[in-house]
Parts: sequence; C-alpha cells; structure tokens
Amino acid sequence: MKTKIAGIETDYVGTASGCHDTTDEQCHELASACNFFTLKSCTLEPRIGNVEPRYAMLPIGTIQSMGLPDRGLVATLDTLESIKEKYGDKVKVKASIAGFSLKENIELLMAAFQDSQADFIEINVSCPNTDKSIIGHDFNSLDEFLWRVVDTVEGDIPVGLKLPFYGSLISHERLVAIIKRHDVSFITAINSIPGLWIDTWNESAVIAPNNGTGGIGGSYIMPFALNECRNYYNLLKGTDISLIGCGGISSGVDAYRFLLAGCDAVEVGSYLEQHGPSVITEINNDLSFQCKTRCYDSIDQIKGKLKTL
Ligand code: RRO
Repeated sequence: MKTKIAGIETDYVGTASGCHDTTDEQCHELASACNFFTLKSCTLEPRIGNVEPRYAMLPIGTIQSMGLPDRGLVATLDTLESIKEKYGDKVKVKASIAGFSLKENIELLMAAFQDSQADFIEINVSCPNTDKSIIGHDFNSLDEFLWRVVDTVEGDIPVGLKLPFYGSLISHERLVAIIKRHDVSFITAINSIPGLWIDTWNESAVIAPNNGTGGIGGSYIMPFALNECRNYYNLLKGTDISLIGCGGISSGVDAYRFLLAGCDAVEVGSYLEQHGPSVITEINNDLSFQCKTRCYDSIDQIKGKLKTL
C-alpha cells in the first residue's frame, strides 16, 4: 500500500529506528528490501552503548537497553550518501538524531542532516536508555528545544519527532498544542516503554544495564501504541502533520489496526529485529490483501475509520 508522509510518497510499512540498522551493511540490506526505512539514532561522535547483555527476547516481545550505540555522524552520513547513490529516490530514508546537548550536538546534527540527502529527519525525544533526561517528557523544555532545533536550523527536509509513551489524553493534548506552534511535519508514536522482565529460574533480571530495566517492544506494547495514535489522530485533525504508528506490528492485520486508528504510515521494530528485512514488504503486501478483501483500494478510504461501540 502506498501512502504519504509529510507529502512524500512511501510504502505504508517501513522500519523503526534502531532495528537492523547498526552497520553500513545492515542499512544496505534495509535499502534493498524496503521502500522506506529509518536509520539508527545518530549522535555526533561514535558510541559503544551500554554493557552486555543488553537485549533479550521475551515471550511476546523484547526488552533492551542498548544505550544509544551508534557509528556517529560521519559514518552515518557516509551510509546515507552511498544508499542514495545506489537507490536514488526509490528508497526513502529517515535519518534519526539524538544529540546530547542542544548547542554542540543537536544543532550540528540537524544542520548536517538538513544538508544531506535524507528524505525525513526524526528527532528522537524519547530514548529511554541513557542517563540523559527524556526531553519529550518535559513540555516546557520541548517548546524551547523545537524553536531552537526545528524552526531555527534552515533546510527543506521535513522534520518529525519520535515520541515516548505518555499514557494520558492530557499529555497528548499538551504535546499537540506544542508541536502545532513549530515546524513539525510528522510524529512517530511510540518508542519502547520502560519495563522490567524477571527470569524466575535464575531469580534475575535478563539484561545488565540499569538493574534490568529496559525498553519493552513487540506485542506487549501494541494496545498502548494504538491508543496513543488514536488520540493523536483526533487531535491532529485539520493539520497537515503526518502520524506514523509504531509498536508491536508483525502482520498486515496489525498494520490495518493502526490504519483504522488513523496512522498515515507504520514502522516495524522488534519483529524486523527478529526476522530480518524481508518482513517489511511481506507486511505491506499483507496489508494490501487485508484492504482488498474488504474492497478498499486506497488507505484514505479506511484511515481513521475506527468504529466505537
Ligand atoms: O539505543 C537505545 O537504547 C534505544 C533508543 Br536510542 C531508543 O530510542 N529507544 C530504545 O528503546 N532504545
């Protein structure tokens, strides 16, 4: 299925940041397998991230505390350029930035990506696994941050935000009131939700960092992601801000749920991590099948049409 994010045509199903995008080779695999994908959140300098073990499979999802391992700005830009050289406009690439200080990192990162061939730039305001506070949770700082980073840095590439799980309509209303004041073209909801898993055999946590607390992904978080997206869909009506859903999608039926909730596109994270890049096209095709069997041939016929009882 085709859609538009911030006016740019892409497949409905793409990839979430931080999944199968750690190396240049993995990014090229994503580019060859799907039409729209997201790069790992980028910091100015390379980072090794948190101690191992930092990722574990759970019964219906994952827990991880990667700690923002990434190859840094120079290597990420190299990968982006080589992908664009090879695939041109056939592949839409979303860069993700997660600088550690406003002045030195974020403005530099934003300026660098605004000068790149990225199709979209996502600011990760929701990374749960570093000692940095989550700016998406601090609405006063977010307002100032968006003015400095999104409105002030010049460039035509659409900029969006990767959001944390908020869990309340009041927070969604406040968030949307803020982003409407700035040049935000899309939002992606949601990042992983902080949680803890316990292995009773070993009477132990299953990952090492942060006493075992990490971001939960996969099927556990889908109902929470759907609820956040539904609220955003209602609050964003009448704006041209696109809504990307993310959280536990592993099939065309799951993608169809996010479509009914009102998402313009979706991203696959944990399931991609477990099964590899071929799942993205499979889910997109499965979504087409779901739509066709219900006699819909475009996403606009269904988007947001969730019935309530
Ligand atoms: O690297 C991570 O630990 C990480 C990041 Br940046 C993020 O945005 N979300 C997540 O679950 N893990």
